[in-house]
Amino acid sequence: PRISYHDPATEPQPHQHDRNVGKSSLLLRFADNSFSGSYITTIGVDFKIRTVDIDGERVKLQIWDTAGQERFRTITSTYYRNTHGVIIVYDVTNPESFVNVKRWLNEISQNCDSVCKILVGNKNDDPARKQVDTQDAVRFGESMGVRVFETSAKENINVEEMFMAFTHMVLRAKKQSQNRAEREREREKDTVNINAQRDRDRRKRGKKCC
Ligand SMILES: Nc1nc2c(ncn2[C@@H]2O[C@H](COP(=O)(O)OP(=O)(O)OP(=O)(O)O)[C@@H](O)[C@H]2O)c(=O)[nH]1
Ligand SMILES: [Mg+2]
Repeated sequence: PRISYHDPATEPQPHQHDRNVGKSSLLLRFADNSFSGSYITTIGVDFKIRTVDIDGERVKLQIWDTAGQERFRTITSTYYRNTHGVIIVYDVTNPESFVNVKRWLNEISQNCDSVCKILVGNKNDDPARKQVDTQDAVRFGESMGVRVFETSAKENINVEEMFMAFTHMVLRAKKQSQNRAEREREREKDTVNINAQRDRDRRKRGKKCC
């Protein structure tokens, strides 16, 4: 049986514009190169995998698609952990969905401050319906330190470019943090060596360590 979870009467207001922005459609376009005009809301979370070639290296992307509906927030918020990057999607034809972006950015930085983030304005395929100005979005992105892309899952505009640019960003950040961790380990190794040497000297002299 088909169960409808949508109940506008009980739907809390603040997040009602987070659904229907085209998150699943972007993922479907990127992973399967397809698009469906009908709207099937995501229940909880879903994911797809696509392997891409980055500078001759095979990179397997596991992309989680979260539900925009408020009632699934407790499920979706647990997916921040162990995540390398977050794509925040708004709908360029729906200004309220753009207003909510700030809330999402704050929530993400509270949960994981080192994660890469980008803003994506989707449904950018009909100038007559566009309500979020590109310049406003870019200015806002600059103030928050995040890059902005405008896409259309429907017309396949900028989707591949956005996912690939973001993958580059995520990989760069991951490598930088691996290098940092490596340098930290090296430093710790040096420290242990110095102490170990000092302890051996002390023991030789018959002194107690510490
Ligand atoms: N014109 C246009 N319509 C789109 C585009 N992307 C998605 N849609 C339509 O917008 C509706 C919602 O798309 P979804 O991808 O299901 O939206 P969602 O953000 O995953 O929604 P939830 O899972 O409920 O959070 C569907 O009817 C899509 O066909 C786009 O780029 N342009
Ligand atoms: Mg969805």
